[in-house]
Amino acid sequence: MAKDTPQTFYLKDYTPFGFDVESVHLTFRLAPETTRVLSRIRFAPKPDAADKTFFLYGEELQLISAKIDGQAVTPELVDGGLKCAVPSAPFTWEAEVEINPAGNTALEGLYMSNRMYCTQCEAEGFRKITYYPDRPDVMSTFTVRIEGDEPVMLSNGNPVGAGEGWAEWHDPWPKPAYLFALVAGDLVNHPGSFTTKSGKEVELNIWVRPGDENKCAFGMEALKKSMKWDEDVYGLEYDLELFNIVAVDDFNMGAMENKGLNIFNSSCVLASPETSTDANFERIEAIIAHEYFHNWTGNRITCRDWFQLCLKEGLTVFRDAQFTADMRSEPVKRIDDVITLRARQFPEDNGPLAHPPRPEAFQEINNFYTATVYEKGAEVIGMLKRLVGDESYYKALKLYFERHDGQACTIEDWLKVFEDATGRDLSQFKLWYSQAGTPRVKVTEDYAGGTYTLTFEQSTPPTPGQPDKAPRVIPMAVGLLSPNGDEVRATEVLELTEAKQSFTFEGLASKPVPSILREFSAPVILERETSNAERAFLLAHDTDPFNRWEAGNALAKETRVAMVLDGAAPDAAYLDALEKLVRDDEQDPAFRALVLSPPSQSDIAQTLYERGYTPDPQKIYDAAETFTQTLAQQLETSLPRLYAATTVEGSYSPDAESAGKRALNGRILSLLTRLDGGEQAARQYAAADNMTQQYAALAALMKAEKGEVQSRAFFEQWQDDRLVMDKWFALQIACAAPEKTAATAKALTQHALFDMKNPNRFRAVFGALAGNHAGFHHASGEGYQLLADNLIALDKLNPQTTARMCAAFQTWKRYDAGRQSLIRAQLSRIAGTEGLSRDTNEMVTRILDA
Ligand code: 0A1
Ligand code: ZN
Repeated sequence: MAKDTPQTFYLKDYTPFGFDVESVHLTFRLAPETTRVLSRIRFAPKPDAADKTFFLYGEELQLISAKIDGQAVTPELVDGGLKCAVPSAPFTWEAEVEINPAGNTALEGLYMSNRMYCTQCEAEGFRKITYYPDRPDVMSTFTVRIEGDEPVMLSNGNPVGAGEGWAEWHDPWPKPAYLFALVAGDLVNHPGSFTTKSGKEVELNIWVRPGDENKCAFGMEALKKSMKWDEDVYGLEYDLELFNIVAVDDFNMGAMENKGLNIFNSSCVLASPETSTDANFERIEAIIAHEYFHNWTGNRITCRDWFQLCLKEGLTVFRDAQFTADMRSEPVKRIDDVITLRARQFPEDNGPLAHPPRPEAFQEINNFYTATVYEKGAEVIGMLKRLVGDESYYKALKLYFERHDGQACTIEDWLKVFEDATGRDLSQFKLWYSQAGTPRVKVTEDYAGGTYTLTFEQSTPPTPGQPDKAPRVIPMAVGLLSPNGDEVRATEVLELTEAKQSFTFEGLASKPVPSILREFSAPVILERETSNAERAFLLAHDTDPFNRWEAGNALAKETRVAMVLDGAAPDAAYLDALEKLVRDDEQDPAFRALVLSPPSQSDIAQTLYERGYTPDPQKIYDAAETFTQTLAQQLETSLPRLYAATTVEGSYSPDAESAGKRALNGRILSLLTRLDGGEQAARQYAAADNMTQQYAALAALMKAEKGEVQSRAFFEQWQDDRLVMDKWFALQIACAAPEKTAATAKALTQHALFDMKNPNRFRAVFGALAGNHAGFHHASGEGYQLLADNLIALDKLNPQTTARMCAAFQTWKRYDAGRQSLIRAQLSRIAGTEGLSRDTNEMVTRILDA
């Protein structure tokens, strides 16, 4: 194969490694540019192995020496690793390598962030630390010695010794190398403790840089709640004496579940009322729970290979969503999740990057940490739970933990426990794991002589490599309402298994109003001809809160679509319905805030595209502006009262109830700001003692182009806080008018605090650029060019973050020929860049191949 033809890996090619790894001993001699890593690994050849090659992965390592059973050997260095002749009986492999953590800007392997050493090994980062069978099905116990002059030196498991200039750690639980972690630096801890249900004391710590100690308390409480919840709901207890969390500023993702030593992007753990919004608090609670839950779903039971990634991620996302629903509000969490799914997963599933939750091929696994693997992976588990029922679900999970503890598993293992626990045949259900694309379900209805019939037709459009798809099992939760608003049939789960299928309901006195896909019981697109009057009826009367929101959301979309296509005025009935809801104090404020939040402009673009129109981003923007302005005017007389009634007084608390009230208050403030010239927002900004209210006021003012003074003040106040500065960078771009968006982003890349090497800062700027729909897709093409310039520059430093951000271009086929050719030109320019990383190359090629 030519050197620059990227290699593709296939699920069907799986073969086990030919050796067991009995133990791993590592010694790190830390030095920023010249860290030495000594490994001593006990290997035992498997007698019945099909492949007996001794191949160890290794990348960017300088091999100093290698020995087998104490005798020097000269391994053959090959692309991506080494090979060596080895004995046919168990043997000890020793190697010494040198690595350069300070020069590691890819943030994979051992690297430095703010003078602190830290690691990121998932998925294939361990091979940048030493030569190793770096694959998740090779599990072993690790003993680690760290030598250096850092005040705090941590690794996985329990501490076994420490002295001047060294520390030793031992992790008794066999683990794959991707769960290895090391942290060393000048850190302080926020301590805590937890007593497990069987009475074991666990020491807890959140480690941060000096100065951040006051931002740990909330994370610590979230950790304790997670530990308790996993015991109560899943019966799962923690299994070490110590659980450490470390906050690092430079991190490619949110956080990482390394055994006993979770490493977090500081944005996902540090919280204080002054610097974090309600949304930040909620996200931190969820991510801490997510990483903690991985201890069982991911660590104790891991993945056989990276194609099975959704085995641990889908399940762990599902579990953290259950946790958040229990801690906060179940319907609000469900609505939030569906909004995210539609914003992130649907575009993926309906564009050039579509792949099944369990992909069958990849070039770079880092490109598959996607919304499909995570969020759709969780949806698939939600469907399974709905189909088998709660009791059977927990019975199957119990069996999963009993049967597979300590193993590296597959989706087949996972489904088999459900089959064994319930006696169900899940072969058709399994299609959810192997087929890409969002199913469309068309619904028609019929009513005659007291019998009501619903007919469902399902189909899934072609996706890359999958032209035809078989019908799937779709759990369709349905309820029926009578025309006076009473529920005549409670929720029932209809199981669709065929391309076309009908269900009848007998004995109805009049034609009912159906409430279909309650709780969003399946990740599908529902197609049904209905009227705005019926939607308004459901918004007012549906007993399923999700579908009540969904009806409002559909009305909002229809109104916007009509405004864009026909220049229609905002639908009066919808405005009335909104007004009624906003004023209805009986309704949960968080729910009201959600109904008041408009569908995203990207969502409108996608809707238009699916209906056969070419979306015009500027028209979509104008419609959004007109709609919001009209709504503000309609509510004019009630806004001051509503603002006062929803203002949360007293000292700040991030609990769900206060947060919901503040969310509604923020929506009202943004409407009010359109009418009062920013007076109220300026007052709120000046008086705010917490970030939620300060940020809401600033956002409202900036959107109205009235926030210059406050934006400067915000900068002065927070310039030394990296996480708050990320908000400042992002907000200016998010609030910019379409014709100013690219220029605003460009100017910010010249700012002294812009730092290409910090993924949070890069994402703050370019995530906001890509998220400003009309600005990014401005006809000038400046947004496309700016993003491409910066992706090309970042790729040399950090391929993983570059590749992820290429997804901003994935929706390019929606737009007109002019925009398509502008985007194509930028994608081709990226693709043609000399020395482009494998990560970015795979992404742009897939997007271009559409
Ligand atoms: N397993 C982590 C996410 C994660 C994945 C990859 C990373 O580096 C490439 C880092 C973190 C989680 O699901 O939280
Ligand atoms: Zn995860």
